[in-house]
Amino acid sequence: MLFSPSVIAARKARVAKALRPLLKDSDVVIVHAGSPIQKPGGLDQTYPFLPHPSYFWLTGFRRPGGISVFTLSDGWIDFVQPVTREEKVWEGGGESYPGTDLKGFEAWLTGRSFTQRFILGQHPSSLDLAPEEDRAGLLEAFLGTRRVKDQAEVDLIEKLAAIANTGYRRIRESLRPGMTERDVQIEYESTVLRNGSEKLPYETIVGAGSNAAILHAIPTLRVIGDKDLVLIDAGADVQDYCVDVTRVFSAGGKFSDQQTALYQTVQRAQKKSIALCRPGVEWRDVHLASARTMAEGLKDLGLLRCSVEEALESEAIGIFFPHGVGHLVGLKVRDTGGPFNPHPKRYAGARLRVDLPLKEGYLVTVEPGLYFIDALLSDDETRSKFKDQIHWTEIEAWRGIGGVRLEDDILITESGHRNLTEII
Ligand SMILES: [Mn+2]
Repeated sequence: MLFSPSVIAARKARVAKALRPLLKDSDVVIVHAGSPIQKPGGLDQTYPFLPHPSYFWLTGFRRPGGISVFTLSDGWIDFVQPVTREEKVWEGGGESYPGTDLKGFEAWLTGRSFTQRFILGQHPSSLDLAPEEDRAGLLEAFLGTRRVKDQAEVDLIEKLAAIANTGYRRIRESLRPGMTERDVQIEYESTVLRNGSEKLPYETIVGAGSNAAILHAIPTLRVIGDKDLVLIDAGADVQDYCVDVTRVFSAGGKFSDQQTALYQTVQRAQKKSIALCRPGVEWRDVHLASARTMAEGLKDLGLLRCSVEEALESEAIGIFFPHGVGHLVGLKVRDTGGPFNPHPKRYAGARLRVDLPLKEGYLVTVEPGLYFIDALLSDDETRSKFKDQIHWTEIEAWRGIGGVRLEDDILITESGHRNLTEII
């Protein structure tokens, strides 16, 4: 088990405290691990099983089928699937997790005649349950608790940062013109896997030259030139915990003046945004600090015709910085920010996945970026919409440079923040 029994007990106590005021005696909260998903046409093959993050966080268990329930009178009960002889033969599966045999779950549930069942983990596919009740308040109470990282999680994230660092160091040592983006990916991934990463938390992004402007660039066989900058967005993962980091290198060992200007502008933005991170600060303000700093940079470089203020209000900055400044991270690359922002508002041209005030214990990525994206810069509609804001003739000299993004994982602390990926 990745987490000790005392860490798990403390998490269950924290969630219980958050749920109690919202529950009646006749309510039950059910958290499912989920079941393996069959591959289409794959006969007995399934995708690698990943437990629902809420279930894994709560129990530390990674076996399919498990169910954790909470009632006011019983507290938490874990129903677990014992390891079968078949599994021992085929998978070498070891010990079962402690708990009540899953076989007893349905009888327990019907025997208690609950009036409301709230499902907070994975939705079960095989169990015959009543339609879920309105669970928004409970879900927020649970995920709001989970969003605050405990010390064991912070320690693990720092360990993952050290693993990712071995991959980035390997890139620094091995990167040469003539390699392909795919070579860079292989150097990075083989190094972090050798150093303890169990898998990659997301598809590794490697973009050389103009490909660095593709936000989710899939590494290709493109040969890296000596004048190319190379953007790498890659992490490390242990049991779905991860770091999410982006760095930019020069293939030839030296940035051009333009590349330097771009890099330094993004670096200034990242520093400003990180400096703002502390409890009580609205996430949108962390985003707007980056947007403003980068608009100032573009203005200084002669790429804007309008004021910095107008670049933000007209959303012209969003042509160069089209994404949010970051997201919650930790247990999976998108941690618990999503469900509470189903219709994200736009701020300076970007939709924010998270629109919350920061609290102590939150872990967020701060990842401003500036890009020269062909699909936007060549678009007639964009060009006419922003004809008064963007210096289109000046832009031509920047086409093909790609983009720069710098990303670190920032823990919100009582007095401010701590950069958990700073060593990279
Ligand atoms: Mn990210």
